[in-house]
Amino acid sequence: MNKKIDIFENLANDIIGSDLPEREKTEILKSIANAKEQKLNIMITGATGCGKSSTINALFDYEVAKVGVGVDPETMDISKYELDNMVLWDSPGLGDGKEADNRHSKNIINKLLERDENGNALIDLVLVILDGSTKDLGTSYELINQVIIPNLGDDRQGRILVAINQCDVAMKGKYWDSLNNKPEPKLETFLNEKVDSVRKRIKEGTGVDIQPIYYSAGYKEADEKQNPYNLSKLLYFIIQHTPKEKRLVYVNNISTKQEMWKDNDDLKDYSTEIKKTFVESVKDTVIKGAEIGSEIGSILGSAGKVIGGVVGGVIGGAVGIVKSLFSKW
Ligand SMILES: Nc1nc2c(ncn2[C@@H]2O[C@H](COP(=O)(O)OP(=O)(O)OP(=O)(O)O)[C@@H](O)[C@H]2O)c(=O)[nH]1
Ligand SMILES: [Mg+2]
Repeated sequence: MNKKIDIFENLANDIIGSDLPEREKTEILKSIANAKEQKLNIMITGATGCGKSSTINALFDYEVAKVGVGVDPETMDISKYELDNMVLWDSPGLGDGKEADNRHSKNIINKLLERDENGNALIDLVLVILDGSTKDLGTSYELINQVIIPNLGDDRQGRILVAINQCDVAMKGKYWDSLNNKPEPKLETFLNEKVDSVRKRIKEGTGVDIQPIYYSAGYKEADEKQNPYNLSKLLYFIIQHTPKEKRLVYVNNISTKQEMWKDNDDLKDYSTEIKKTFVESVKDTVIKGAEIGSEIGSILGSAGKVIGGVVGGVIGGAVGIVKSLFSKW
C-alpha cells in the first residue's frame, strides 16, 4: 500500500512554515481550504464489458470496482464510488435489452440533470467507454447521441470524453506488439480509422465535434498481466475536460503505480504535460496572483531550477509532490 498523498495538507504545511506575512498566510490557507472542498463528479458509462471497472482501477489507486469475469453485467445500475473529493458514477450503458436500456437511460439522464448546491450541473465530466474489440457500436452511438449529448446542457463539447478501450484486441489480438506493449503500424492505422468513424458518427448524429481517443486499460488475470496503453493520454484528456478549479483533486487519487502510466503513443509527452497542469493549478487556484509568472512552465523540465522567494518555495514543494507521484514515467 502506497502512502496516501495529500497535496492540500502539504501545501498548507508549507505555507504555515513559511516566512510569509500573517495576512498573506491566512489568504493562501483560505484558498487551499477552498480548493480542498471542490467536489469532482465523473460519470463513467459504456456497454457491458467495455472495461469501465478496469479503467477505474487502472487510473485510480484504489480497488473501486469489481472487474467482471462472467457474462452478467457486473454493474446493474449506477454505482457510486467516493474517493476523497472525487465521486465516480459507474453506470451501465445500453445493449442489455429494452427494459434495462430504458431504465439505464432514465438513470443517466436524471444524473445528468442533477444540480449541485451551487446550481451547477453535478456531473463535471462524462467518460463514455467504447469496446474497441466490437464491430457493432450501434448501442454506443445511441447512448452518446440520444441519451448523453442532448442532456449535457450548454457546454456539450467540454463535458464529454469518448474513449475506445481494449485497443490491444481491436483486431482480435493481431498486430499487438506485446513485447513493447503497443500497437504495430497496421493496428495503429485501424485504430485511427476507428477514431475517425466514431467522430463522424457523433458529428452526423448531433452536430457536436468531439475527438475520441483509444487506449487499453490492461488486465490482470491469474497468470497473465498486461499493463495499460495510453492511460497517461487518457488521464491527460480527462484533466483537459475537467474544470480548472477541480483539477488538483486528481493529485490525491491517481494511481502511484509507475507501470500503469509508462506506455503511451509519442504524439505528446503526456506525463510532463500533466505535471505542468497540476503545477499551473496550484499557481492559479491556490497562490493566486503571486509573482512567478512565466517561470512556471520551465521548472518541471529543468531539474534543480529554483524559483526565488517564499512562494517559489511553496511551488517547489508542490512540484516535489507532483514529481514524486509519477516519479519517472
Ligand atoms: N485485452 C483487454 N481486456 C480488457 C481491457 N479492459 C478490460 N478488459 C477485460 O474485459 C472484461 C470486462 O471488463 P470490466 O472492467 O469488468 O468491464 P465493465 O465495463 O466494468 O463491465 P460491466 O460492469 O459488467 O458492465 C474483463 O475481463 C477485463 O479484464 C483491455 O484494455 N484489454
Ligand atoms: Mg464494471
